[in-house]
Amino acid sequence: MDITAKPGSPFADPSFTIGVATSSFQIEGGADGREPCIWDTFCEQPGKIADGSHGLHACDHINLWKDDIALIASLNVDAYRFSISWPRIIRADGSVNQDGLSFYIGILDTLAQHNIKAYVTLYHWDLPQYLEDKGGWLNRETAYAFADYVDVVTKAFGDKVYSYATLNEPFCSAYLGYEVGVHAPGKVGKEYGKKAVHHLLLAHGLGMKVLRKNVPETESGIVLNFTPFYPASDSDKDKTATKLAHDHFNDWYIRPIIEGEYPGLLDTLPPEHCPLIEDGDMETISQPIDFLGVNYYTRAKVQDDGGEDPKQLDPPEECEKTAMGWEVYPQGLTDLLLQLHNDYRLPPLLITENGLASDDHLIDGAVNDEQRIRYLQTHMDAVTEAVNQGVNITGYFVWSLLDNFEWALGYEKRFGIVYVDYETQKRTLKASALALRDMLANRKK
Ligand code: GCO
Repeated sequence: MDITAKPGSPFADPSFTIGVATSSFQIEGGADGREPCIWDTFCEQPGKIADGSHGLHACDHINLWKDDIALIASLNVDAYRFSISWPRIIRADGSVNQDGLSFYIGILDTLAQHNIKAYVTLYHWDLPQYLEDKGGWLNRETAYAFADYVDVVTKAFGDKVYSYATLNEPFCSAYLGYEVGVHAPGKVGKEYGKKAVHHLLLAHGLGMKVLRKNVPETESGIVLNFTPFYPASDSDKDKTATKLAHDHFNDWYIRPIIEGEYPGLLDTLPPEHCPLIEDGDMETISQPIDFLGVNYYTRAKVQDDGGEDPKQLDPPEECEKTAMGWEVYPQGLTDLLLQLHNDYRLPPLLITENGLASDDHLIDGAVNDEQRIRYLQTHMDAVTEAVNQGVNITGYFVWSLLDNFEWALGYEKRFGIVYVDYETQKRTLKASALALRDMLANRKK
């Protein structure tokens, strides 16, 4: 099976960036060379990770990074999106871990040798535990600590980085980590979520200021995840519930960044759920960005079931689902991109994550992940459709390069286009990786 870049589509245009993505905690291992992070602590708590696993070794990328970059280069991609582990850079006593910086500088230099652009995420959820001990994202000081860390990183990396994202998916850090508690640090309470968001967004804004000062030539922005919501029926109640879900889970993150304000919903929240917004915060949060990263996996239907919160329905039996149980719905990506385009004055968009977990097996040295190939093709077509309808999109990244530590679901969910045997750490290109490689080889001709 092939993946094709249809003639005239952005995917056939060599100036459209196509890449693969990973994150530090999910692949690196090498926990002994850094400070503990909130995910180490979370993994130690019984029952938090589905398969009882942890990130101490993961894909052993800390040792295998040269091979992994050779693998990336063999795929003919333009770019590699990866994240920096904050606890590998700044020690608990505030000193800088030069070995940590050298590790990433090695990666950046090797990518440059292969002519692969480095898209660096500065925070992909692995908060140093010593900061969580002081309140983590519920403590405003964490935002200032982030800016100090960004200063260290950007001074050390200089012009080696093509693009910086301050944060990856603050929704997951705040809502999953501090409100429903299924992600680290596992705090539960409605009084926490929106406060954590505010400090995360403040960290983004303060980080942007440092990026503008230290690396003004580098394109800088943020990566958000979105779920397009659809009413379960035509009833007004379901439509209202759908709008509420959108406000809580999508608009709450993009509106402050683009418009400098939270959704009007803020005024209706109980005061104890509201963040403390200081003078100047919204200006800091909403300074211009060069790109907005959009992560898309699936959609959700929403129902008003009479409860306090809008209910997100499980996908119906008959629809195609991924190994995560998520509906395969490429139209949702087109709809989302058009909705964002219509609702906001946006910088160029970048699809920074798209992909799926599938039930992959290594048989006779091969992994025939047909579902992934179909998923990638239909979602690339969905991006093309949005571009054809006028949305400015400059690139697309597959999540993920490697099978890796899928957070609370451990190693059982395989998102990679490359299969990882965790016993031997052997990598095997799945059929989807071969298809992507061939598509990109044709484009380069
Ligand atoms: C994300 C996460 C990834 C996940 C992926 C699949 O940004 O959502 O970056 O770390 O692995 O989304 O759930």
